[in-house]
Order: sequence, then structure tokens, then C-alpha cells
Amino acid sequence: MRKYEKARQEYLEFGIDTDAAIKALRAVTISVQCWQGDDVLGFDAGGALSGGIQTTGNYPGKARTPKELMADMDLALSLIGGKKKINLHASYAIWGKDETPDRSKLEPRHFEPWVDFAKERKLGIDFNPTFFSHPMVKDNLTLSSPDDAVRSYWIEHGKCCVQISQYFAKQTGMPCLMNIWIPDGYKDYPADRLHPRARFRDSLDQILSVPYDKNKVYVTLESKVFGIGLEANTVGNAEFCLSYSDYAGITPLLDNGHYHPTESVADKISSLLLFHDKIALHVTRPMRWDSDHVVLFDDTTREIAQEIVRAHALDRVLLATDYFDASINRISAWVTGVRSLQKALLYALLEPHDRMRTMQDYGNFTDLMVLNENLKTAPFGAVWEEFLRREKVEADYLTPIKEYERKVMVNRK
Ligand code: RNT
Ligand code: ZN
Repeated sequence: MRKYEKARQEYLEFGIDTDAAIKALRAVTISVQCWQGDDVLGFDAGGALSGGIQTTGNYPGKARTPKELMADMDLALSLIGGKKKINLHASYAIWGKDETPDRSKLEPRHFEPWVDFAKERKLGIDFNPTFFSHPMVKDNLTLSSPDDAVRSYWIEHGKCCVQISQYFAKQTGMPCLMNIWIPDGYKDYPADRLHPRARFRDSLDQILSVPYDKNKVYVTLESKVFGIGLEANTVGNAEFCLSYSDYAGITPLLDNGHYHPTESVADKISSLLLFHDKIALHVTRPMRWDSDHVVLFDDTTREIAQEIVRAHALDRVLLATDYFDASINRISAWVTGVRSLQKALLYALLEPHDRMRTMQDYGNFTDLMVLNENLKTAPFGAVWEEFLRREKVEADYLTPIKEYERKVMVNRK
């Protein structure tokens, strides 16, 4: 407490109210990706990841069943403060013993246990159709395939997912963000880029022809620049996805691993906020490529958070984490990543933005640089710990995770 009191005074000298910052952070919702717990395998397709994404590492203890995944997520969520949602993929459907999983025939009932899980914990649910890791992905193509059978299979899948998203929103009483990302693309220079994109547009039109309540289901579209084995062309690139979102009145989703390495997603946020009611983000940590390392409290994450806070857009930017590390304890990966994003948001909330903006407008870039540097050594840690204390979450998350690893996870062979 004394430590926090001292920090509060120090921030006051910068003109910053730490209590207000903590309060604002406590109101922010972060959608936590279920797929960190099992290396993006899901339960319906026999366990090989495709779609140009990859997990690396073989740390013991990955969840193998819905029950294990839920238990692991439960521990992770209990160690994360603030408001959370769970983010599910269609491949995490729970099929009956006598059923053959078929993504074109998914129904709300295949997600009942997840709804119970969310309701018991008063969590919202976000959703993703799964257009990868499946035999109906042919030549790396789904919604843009020239093969009618392939395309219609995945259109059906998309349609089922809109209905399941409606069901999630209804059951939880909270809006469901449904994110569409397809891996479609070409390893080498394609002969035709136009028609695959035209087919993708048409498939999306068909999926979105399913009537749904736009206040309950927020459909988002995620772009990408390349994938493994899809280096030359991605059908759903940034220009396609932004244009389609405008045209169809849906929400663009930016994953900060999905751009050329010198591009800054932080820089894109204000441009989009001027023209969209809402935008969505996948926060990740690309290392040399779209490697999906665990999010850290680093410059990139801070800059993204600063842009959201400075635009007063914490309620307009829908935040989700998206990474998958199989080389460390997966529960710890969850907690480290989500806490890092929250730290970045808190850091951004602890800046005297009006003053800084005035410095910029008056051309006082010297003062601005010095202030920025001074803020970096302000007692941020004490305010972060106070946030955790108010959320009734221990600062130390490694001890309970290690204990669970010893008792539960090592026995999964
Ligand atoms: C892939 C996209 C996508 C996936 C998840 C599993 O590059 O980032 O969001 O990570 O849907
Ligand atoms: Zn993503």
C-alpha cells in the first residue's frame, strides 16, 4: 500500500491520476485465445496444423481433451485480472461419440459445454470459423477455391458459424465477435490474382447473407500478407480485407504479425478509427516472421496501446490475443501474454496525453522526448501491482502454474 501511495504521488507530479488509470484498465475486455492451450490443434480433425501457420516446441503437458483445455484455461483466467472473454475456434466443437465431425454441419449444440463454461464464469465468447487443418482445404484454398464443392463446403461452414455466434451472444448476454480469416494463397507467383479474390468476395457475400443481429454479432475480417508455403500471394490481403469491410459494413481486424516488418500497426489505428465505428486487433509478437511468440510488455505492444488510449477508443477497439507457443508452459504463456497487453494499456493510461499533444502542436519536440524518457522510469510497477491487488489476483503466477504442472500436466503423456 505504501509503495502504491508513493507511486501515486510521483505520478501526480506528472499530472496523472493513477486511480483513474487503474479504473479504466479494469473496464477493458481482452479476448483470450483458447488455441494457446493445445498448439492450435482443436478436437475435430486428427491433429495436424495447416494453413501456413505453425507452432514450434514440444513442452510437455498440452491439453488433449475439452476437459483438459477447460481446466487449463480456467487456471490461466484465474491468474489474469480485468475483464476477459474466451475466444473459440470452430475446430474446438465437442462432437458426440457417435458423430463424425463435419464443419459444414456444425450446430450450437456442439458448443454447449463451452457455453456452460463461459456462463459459470460470467464470460463472453468470441468465435472463429476454422478454414484450416482440414481435408476440405484443397491446394491451400477454401473460400477462394475454383472448385465449387470446396467453396460451397466452406461457405456452409461460415454460415453455421454465424448462427453459432448468434447463439453465443444470446446465451452469454454479451456480443460475440466472429472473425473470418482464411489461409488461401499461393506459394509461387500466381497466374491469376483477380479471380481468386473475386471468388473470396462472393463467398463472403453468401456467408453474410445469413440474417444476424449486428448489435449482437460483430463480424470481422482479418488480413494477412503471407503464410508458410504461401509466400507469393495471400488472397485476403490488407487491401482486400479493408475494402471488403467497408463495402459489407463489417469490422476490419488487424493482426500485428500480418504486415511487412517495417510497418507499424499502431500507426494504422487512428486512420481506421476515423472511418470505422469499431476495429478489432489480434495482438501477437512476430519475431522475424509471423511467428506468434507470446506477447511481451515491449515497444510494439505499448505503441499499440498508446494509440488506442490517446484516441479515447478503449470501447471501440476490440482486443484479442493471438499467439501460440509450444516451447514453454502453455498456461504461463497465456498469462504472460495477456498480462503484458494489460501492462501496455496501463502504461498508456499513465501518460499526460493533453500535455504531450500540446508539446507536439507547438513544436516542442525536445520537451516531448525528455518527458517520454522520464515516464519510462516512473514507478509503473507499483501501479501495476495495485491493479492486480484490486482485481484480487496474485502478482506471482509462476508458483501456482508450476504446482499444477507437477500435479496435473506432467501426467499427460
Ligand atoms: C493466422 C491468423 C489467425 C490465427 C487463428 C488461430 O495467421 O493470425 O488469426 O492465428 O485464427
Ligand atoms: Zn490473427
